[in-house]
Amino acid sequence: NHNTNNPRGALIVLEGLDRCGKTSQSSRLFSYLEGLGHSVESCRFPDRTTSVGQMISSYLSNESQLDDHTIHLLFSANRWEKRSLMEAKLRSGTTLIVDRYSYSGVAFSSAKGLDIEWCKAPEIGLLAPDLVVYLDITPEKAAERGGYGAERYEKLEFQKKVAQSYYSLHDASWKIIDATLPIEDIEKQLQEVALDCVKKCQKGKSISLLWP
Ligand code: Z5A
Repeated sequence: NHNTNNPRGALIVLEGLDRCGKTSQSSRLFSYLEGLGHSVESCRFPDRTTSVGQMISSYLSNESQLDDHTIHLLFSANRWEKRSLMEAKLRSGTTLIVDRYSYSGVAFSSAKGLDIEWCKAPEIGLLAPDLVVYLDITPEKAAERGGYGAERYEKLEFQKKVAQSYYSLHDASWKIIDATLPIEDIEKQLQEVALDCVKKCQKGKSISLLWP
């Protein structure tokens, strides 16, 4: 029972390799948009707080083993369980800044060798982002940043494959930002594209679904 005359919020997704700076930039962008008076919320996938998210979390920390297809579907399910809430928020005028989304799902699973079309299938019907920002860094440079932790995918050889998967997945609509620039420079570029996107959504750009 939302007011259909309300301008809607934008769905802004940040993607990139581990350590590329998504978390830092997502909180900076949040403060910027909030400071301008926009209604904004941020979230991340995986959302480890749900029961599906807890299964994902224990897999990532090597506390459990799962078949590659199974974990892929759990990551997707973790997005599906947030879908209706996300749509309601967008329609009520709240902009969402999302740290990782379906592109991570496809990039990481296809890097293991799963068929890319199979990987994309369970994402069909999820909300399509209004903006995808890819924070671009080489796996080698990313590895130098404070080093990887102990999680399953935090290994240089695997991150190289993920980088290739992202490359084959991206399209001309993605905004690619050099993630090796100083944090403030990335922040500025991000502010510009994000604000532009928020305005387009306010002006009536309609919500679309994956994969457009
Ligand atoms: N995964 C999947 O397989 N399928 C899916 O569907 C989804 C995810 C959604 C967990 O994700 C894993 O799940 C992830 C993908 C997979 N595995 N990997 N790899 P996660 O979200 O929990 O973890 P993450 O995204 O990989 O990690 P992160 O550690 O939170 O990294 P980050 O957010 O990109 O970076 P950061 O914390 O903002 O910055 C990292 C460090 O770099 C930090 O010390 C910063 O101070 C520094 N930094 C940041 N920016 C700069 C610049 N510009 N210059 C220099 N230093 C910087």
